[in-house]
Amino acid sequence: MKLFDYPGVPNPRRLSIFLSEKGLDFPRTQINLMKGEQFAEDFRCKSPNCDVPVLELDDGNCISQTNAICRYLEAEYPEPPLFGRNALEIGLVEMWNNICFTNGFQAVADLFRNGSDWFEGRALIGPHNYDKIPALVERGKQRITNFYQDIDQHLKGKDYFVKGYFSVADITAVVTVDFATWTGMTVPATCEHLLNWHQRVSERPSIKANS
Ligand SMILES: N[C@@H](CCC(=O)N[C@@H](CS)C(=O)NCC(=O)O)C(=O)O
Repeated sequence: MKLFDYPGVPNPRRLSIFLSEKGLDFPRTQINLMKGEQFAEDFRCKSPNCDVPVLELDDGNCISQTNAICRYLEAEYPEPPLFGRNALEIGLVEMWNNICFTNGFQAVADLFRNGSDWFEGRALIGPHNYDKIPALVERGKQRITNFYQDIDQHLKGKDYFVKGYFSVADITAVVTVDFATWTGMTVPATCEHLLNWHQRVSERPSIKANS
């Protein structure tokens, strides 16, 4: 298997942490996003949404979208399970992974892309060009502030998003919190449960190795 990624950016980082937790690694090819290599015809055949990461299987099949790749790897390499160990955990992991991605990660992406000159005409990832919407900058900040308060309350009395069990929901959340610092948004001191959780997960070897 082969991995197409670009070091340091958030979604490949989510996958790299997941791989480290599983004890997996694959040969990597860099797709230089700064040079627009994600739009090259030969890469588009592997990644219809022109984004990284992409996992190319030995039979030539390609899977893009971080969650889809993680799902595939969980099925192929079940140990240690990162999507839940029983029906309840599977449901709770899916729930918190979705909340963290939708309310957290996408809010940061809105703020980041709509607030930067670099993304002129490229406000959304993918094969089509979209103009920036300046109002999404302020809305992004509000959403991130609310997201921090919401997950701070959820994490009260818990070590991880699903109590007693580190999962992909924690991976999505830690990458989101770190990604937000690119926009100048940090966790406020009042969110002590969130700050404690962030410190705890940041000590994990998988996260230290991919920081
Ligand atoms: N929904 C995709 C998003 C992947 C994504 O946003 N990748 C970024 C890097 S973090 C990318 O490839 N950006 C290409 C671009 O900006 O054109 C996933 O979950 O993997």
